Amino acid sequence: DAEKKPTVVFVLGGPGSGKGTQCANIVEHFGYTHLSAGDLLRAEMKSGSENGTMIQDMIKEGKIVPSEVTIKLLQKAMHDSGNDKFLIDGFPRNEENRAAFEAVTKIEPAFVLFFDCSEEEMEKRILNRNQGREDDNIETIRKRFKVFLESSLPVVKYYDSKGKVQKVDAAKSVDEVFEVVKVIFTPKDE
Ligand code: UP5
Ligand code: MG
Repeated sequence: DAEKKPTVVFVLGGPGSGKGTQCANIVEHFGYTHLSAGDLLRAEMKSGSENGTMIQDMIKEGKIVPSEVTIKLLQKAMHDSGNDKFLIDGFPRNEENRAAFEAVTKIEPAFVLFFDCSEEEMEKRILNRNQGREDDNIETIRKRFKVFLESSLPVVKYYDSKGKVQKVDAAKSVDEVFEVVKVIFTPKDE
């Protein structure tokens, strides 16, 4: 078909690794639209939709919402943006998410930006955040870490095996991390 597919970069990393923070910087410098799957789900929850209670229960337990719900929200946000370059932050979180997104949208990511950070540092960051997120308590944080290790890291490994992962040390300061991210997004002359 003649329609050009959008450019998608998946931004992955553990809870509190700095995905949202760095995406805001990338948007400012490189003209992408930032779509946080978690933000879209939280907005859907607050809008009082029929899925609201289910989403709230899943987030509180650190569990992964069924992909059809998340993909629908992502597709709508992509369409509504009018842009053709997207940072998809915090998705896909498991194999099912990944396979369903590819099957439904026929989009393959240009690459995957992976923020690597220790649990100790991520836990500190989340507990300092204070934005009233219902999943920012120590019990849910532990569950989120477990789901990340068991379900989300395998997605990173899958893309790594295809040579698509750009891994960034996310344990440094926001500015230091962005210096590394900037190089990844800056077009290279060949
Ligand atoms: N901070 C950031 N960078 C820093 C740095 N370099 N040095 C020091 N501090 C730094 O950052 C977290 C905090 O750390 C902030 O206070 C920041 O200022 C500071 P942030 O940029 O918010 O990190 P981020 O990686 O975005 O952390 P977040 O908590 O959003 O990650 P999660 O992956 O846990 O959350 P998300 O919103 O993606 O998902 C939440 C839940 O939604 C999931 O657990 C799941 O239940 C559900 N969900 C789905 O089911 N499906 C999806 O597809 C997506 C989400
Ligand atoms: Mg986030």
